[in-house]
Amino acid sequence: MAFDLVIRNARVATASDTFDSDIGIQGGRIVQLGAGLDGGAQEIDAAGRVVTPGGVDAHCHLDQPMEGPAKMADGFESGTRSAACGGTTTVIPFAAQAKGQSLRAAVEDYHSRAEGQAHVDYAFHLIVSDPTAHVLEQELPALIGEGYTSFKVYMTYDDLKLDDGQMLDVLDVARRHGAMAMIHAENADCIEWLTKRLEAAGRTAPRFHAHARPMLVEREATHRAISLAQLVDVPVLIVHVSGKEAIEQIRWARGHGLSVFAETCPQYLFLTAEDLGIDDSYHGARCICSPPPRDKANQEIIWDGLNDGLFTVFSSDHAPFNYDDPAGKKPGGKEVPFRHIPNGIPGLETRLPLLYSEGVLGGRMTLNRFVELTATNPAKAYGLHPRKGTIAIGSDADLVVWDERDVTIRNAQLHHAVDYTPYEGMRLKAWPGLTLSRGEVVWDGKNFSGRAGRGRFLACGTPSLMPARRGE
Ligand code: DUC
Ligand code: ZN
Ligand code: ZN
Repeated sequence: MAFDLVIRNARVATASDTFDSDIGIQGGRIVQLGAGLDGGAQEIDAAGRVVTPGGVDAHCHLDQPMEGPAKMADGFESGTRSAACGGTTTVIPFAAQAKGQSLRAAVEDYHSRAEGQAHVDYAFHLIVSDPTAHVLEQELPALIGEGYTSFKVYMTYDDLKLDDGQMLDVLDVARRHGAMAMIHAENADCIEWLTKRLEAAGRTAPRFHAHARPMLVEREATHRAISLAQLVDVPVLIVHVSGKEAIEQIRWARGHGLSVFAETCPQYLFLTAEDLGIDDSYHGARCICSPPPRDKANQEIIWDGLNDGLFTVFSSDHAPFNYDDPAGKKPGGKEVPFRHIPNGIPGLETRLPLLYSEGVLGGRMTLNRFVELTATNPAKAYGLHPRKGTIAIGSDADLVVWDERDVTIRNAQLHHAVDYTPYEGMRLKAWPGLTLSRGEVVWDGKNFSGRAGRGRFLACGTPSLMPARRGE
């Protein structure tokens, strides 16, 4: 067989196996695996190097319309460039419905933002913020049928949050139409009450963001989200879980046989609340995200959950706002009370290197579990598997060849459009040496060689995750 490309002598890792093989690629897909494959028009020798599926980042925000003056620094062009240079070959950002807007209009607008921009493939989750009868009965079922098979709902943020009755209504649509519901679980009223108290006491520096969103508000909302899902009898996925008390709720649900999936993110492994500041300086605004990073003890509990099956997916929650920018962390050019600081940190490009280096090479996680969390499970959870998220015959040739070498994270060397990384100066032991998207090299370890518009929109199928195992 004649191949367009053969990757020779790869140490291939999937979610279940690690084996030595050549990888034969034709028409952007993997067509043969085995030793001593015939020649290809192009050949890459991967001798001694690990090859994993390209990452699937199933939770990132790109060019999401915001209430002014906030504006995301990354759109589809810079966001997917950055993704590719960090080994991620599929991104799933959010087509967000504004209150009063039709869901269909939100999707059309988001397509126009992505059109001609993306370097790697992308799908959309929906954000449902206004579940009118028309949305519930017409728009949402129709969009699910067209390949938008997952949506996020929020229990906090005034412009997005749903009350419990609305949550039940949208979860019921997920159940009837086989969609995956992602839930942002924080108690909005508790946050508002705490924020007002902090403001009355003059405690408005960035670090107080974490005081306004203690673990209790996440724990309560996680339990409530689980109860609502139980009432409707639908699987749900709790996003960006930050620590112990929320995990305890999820373990409780699993122990009761409920299909509750969970996601966590690098900020809950590598940052703590101290990164929001130990004094009243404004620098900590960089690390403001919700839920906030917790403490070292919670980081360990997150590592445990990644290993023991509690977590299903590991995403970046890339939410890109510049620090020194009136459209970013300094609204209108000013240092403002934490309530007004846009939430979110960048992380598309650093997600895989952080987990590969500190998890796999740090001896905290198997290579196969790394693949499962960062590629295979997200592809399954959102209906993209087996086209994405694995190395198998027929799958897209989205691949990462790893370079095990010392790397110091420097924002100047990243490819997003954000003016900082929360991981500046961190020393890692590996970085993607090659990223291939549908058989095309888009990153060679030094140079980016994508092309805006080469990334394709992916309509998603039915989520294909097995129900969570009892007791996990
Ligand atoms: N929290 C979110 O829910 N989304 C974007 C960023 C953040 O911090
Ligand atoms: Zn969220
Ligand atoms: Zn998010």
